[in-house]
Amino acid sequence: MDETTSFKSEATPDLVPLLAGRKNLALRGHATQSTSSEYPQFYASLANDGNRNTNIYAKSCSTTDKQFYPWWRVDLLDEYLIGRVVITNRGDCCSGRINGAEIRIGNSLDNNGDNNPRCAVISLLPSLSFTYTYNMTGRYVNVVIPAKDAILTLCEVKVYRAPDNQTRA
Ligand SMILES: [Ca+2]
Repeated sequence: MDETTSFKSEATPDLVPLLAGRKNLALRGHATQSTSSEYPQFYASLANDGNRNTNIYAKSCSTTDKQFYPWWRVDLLDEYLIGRVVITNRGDCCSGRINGAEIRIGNSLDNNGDNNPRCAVISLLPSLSFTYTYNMTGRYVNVVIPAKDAILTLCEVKVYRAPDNQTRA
């Protein structure tokens, strides 16, 4: 479709479990984010629309306002043992804004889900799209930047079950 030609591979192959779930759970989930009043056209569900285009003007990236602790959340509608989260960052500009963002997974909506267990801190950007691998249980997957005057832009967030929870072919 409209994948960017500059898109890099999602992860080092040896980091991806061979039997990991193949279905992107986030596609069916409901996304929301802390704010989008300044940029209403970059609403939350653009980060789980299945399109990894990294150019924000392709209208497939979510963006919050510049604020204290901006967050984005997807409700998977059920609890899953989650094995991988693949984050695709903005590529046309400002990719460093995501540095320091945290991925949090759990079942609580306390503090909008930002209090759920932290499974990763996005501190380096090895590529525009990168994979975090772990086994964590939860219905909600949050990405939050714990800082003031921060802007959270996400071009795609994919969520996959852990291998042990996968129906095998
Ligand atoms: Ca997208």
